[in-house]
Amino acid sequence: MTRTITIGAAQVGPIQLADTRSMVVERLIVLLREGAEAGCDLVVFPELTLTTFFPRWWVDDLAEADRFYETEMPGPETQPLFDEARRLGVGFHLGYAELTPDGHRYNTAILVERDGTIVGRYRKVHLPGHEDHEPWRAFQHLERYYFEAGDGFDVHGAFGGVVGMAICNDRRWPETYRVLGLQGCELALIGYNTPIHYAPDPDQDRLQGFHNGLVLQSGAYQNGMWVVGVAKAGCEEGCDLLGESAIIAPSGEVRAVTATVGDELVVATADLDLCANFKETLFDFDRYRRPEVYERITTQRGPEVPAHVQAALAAAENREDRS
Ligand code: ING
Repeated sequence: MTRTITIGAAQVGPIQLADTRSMVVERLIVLLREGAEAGCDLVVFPELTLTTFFPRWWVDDLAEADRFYETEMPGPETQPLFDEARRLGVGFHLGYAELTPDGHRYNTAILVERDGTIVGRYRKVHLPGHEDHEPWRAFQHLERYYFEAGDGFDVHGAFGGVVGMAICNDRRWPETYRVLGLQGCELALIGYNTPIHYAPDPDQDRLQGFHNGLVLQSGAYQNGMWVVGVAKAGCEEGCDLLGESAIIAPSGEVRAVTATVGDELVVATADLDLCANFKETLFDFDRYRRPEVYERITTQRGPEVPAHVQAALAAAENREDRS
């Protein structure tokens, strides 16, 4: 019997500072109902789906940002989403800012099965941006100030398959998909909030959509897994966020993509058994991978140019200087 799961990528348009959680949850419920109508088993919401992307601002005291975090999940304002999902028999993935009882802050996502139970929680591993206020920027990207890093990538048995989660910047690092792939992941769910403008290198602004597709599609293909990338999109407090939410097949092909930068649901039915077409041939990890030559990947953080290469380049440069 083929294992299929009908997935809704529920892109969420801009959330402004004045928008309350209840207003946002109402929008999420509309998308959830649309997904149920379309026969979805699972609806995937973006990163930090309940508030505006608050790391775009500096606050002197972290406590001033407490209002952007959830101290319980579900809480009073998110319970209606859980209730409606259970009533509809649709599971969902939700990204939000987590403040734990002992004061730890994470960029978190959860996986909720069709009976309303939380079957998985993930805390973002790769935190992009900067730690300190950098007034030269048009807007900040202070995830390294507002969040602690998570401690790894897990998979969960849900919706009839092996499901993993990652968040936003994680999708740019091949290690993310490989660690999930080495656990047999068949479906990776990845919410994102990606500003179009990248202050350290504005030449990349025009490439945001291309890079988004590049990393989602390569991650899917190189690990034989379905990948669902879902944006919080549009102009939030004057900051344009990328849309282009997509559902990617293990072949790397785009099966569905959004056309707007607002609230928009796109749907595709994923045949999880399609993963085997890649995991058992080209990307048969156990047969073809060579961990014994990959040691640098787990022992080095930054690049190290071998001394003999540095010497050869210096010698060549000296020769050029003398000629
Ligand atoms: N956002 C961005 C991302 O990785 C970023 C960070 C912004 C990277 C712009 C490059 C350009 O998509 C988050 N939230 O990680």
